[in-house]
Amino acid sequence: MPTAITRPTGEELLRCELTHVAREPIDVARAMEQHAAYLDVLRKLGVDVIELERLPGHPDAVFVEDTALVLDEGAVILRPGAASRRGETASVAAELAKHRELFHLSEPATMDGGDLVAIGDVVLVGQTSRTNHAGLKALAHALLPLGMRVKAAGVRGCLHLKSACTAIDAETLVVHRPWVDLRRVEGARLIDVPAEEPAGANVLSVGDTVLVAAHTPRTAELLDGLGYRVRTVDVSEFAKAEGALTCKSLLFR
Ligand code: CIR
Repeated sequence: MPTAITRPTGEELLRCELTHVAREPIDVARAMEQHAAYLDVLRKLGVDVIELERLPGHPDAVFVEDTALVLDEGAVILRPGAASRRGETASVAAELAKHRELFHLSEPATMDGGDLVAIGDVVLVGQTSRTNHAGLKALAHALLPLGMRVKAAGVRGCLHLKSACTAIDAETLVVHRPWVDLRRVEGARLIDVPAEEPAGANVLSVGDTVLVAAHTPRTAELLDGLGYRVRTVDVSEFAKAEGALTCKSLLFR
C-alpha cells in the first residue's frame, strides 16, 4: 500500500511565499475543504495517509513535497530555498525516519523537492531560485550509493521543475516545454500539455490513476484520450499559493 505524508493548513496559508504569481485572496475554508477532498481521493485509491501536525508559524508547510526526496532505497531531507520554509523539515524527518534511512542536505545547499523529478535511475534537478549548485552536488553525492544519478534541467518562468514537468510513469514525462529545458534527458517519452494549460504539467500518479488539477480540463482530456485512468482534483485555492497537486504530499511505497 502506498503511503502519503501530508500536513493540514489554515489561516497561515494567507502569508505564503509567492515568486511568479501575484497575490490574490485565498479562501482558507475552501482550501481546507479542497485539502480534505484531496486526502479522500488518496485514501480511496488505497493510500495510507499520514497527517503531520499543522505548523501555524509556517505558511507553506502544507506543501510537504518541498522538504524531502523519498526513493525506494532511502530519503533525503532537503534544505528548502526559502528561509521561511526551513522549519518544516524536522517534523517530516521524524516521520520519514520510521520508513527510510535518512540523508540530510546541509548549508550551503538549498533545494526544494518541487525541483526534483525522478525518472528511472535519474533524478532531474530543476535550476531555480530555490535550488542551488551546492544542492545539486550534495544530492548527487547522497544518491551515488543508491545507484541514482542527477541531471540538471533548466527552468524558466515558473517556481519549480515540477511546475513544468512531472513523471507519469517510469519512462514518460508530462511537460510544458516553454518552461523547461529537457535537452539532457535521454530516452523519456514526452507528453506536451495544451499550450494554454501550463499548470497541467503537474500531475500525480497514484498506482494506475493519474490525478490532474480540475482547472486543467484539456490536459485531463488529453491524458484520458491516451488511455490513462484520469481523476481530477480541485486545488484552485492552492494554485493561488503557487502550489500544485504534487506539492501536497510525499508519496512512496
Ligand atoms: C512556495 O513558494 O514555497 C509555496 N508558496 C509554494 C510551494 C509549492 N511547492 C511545490 O510546487 N512543490
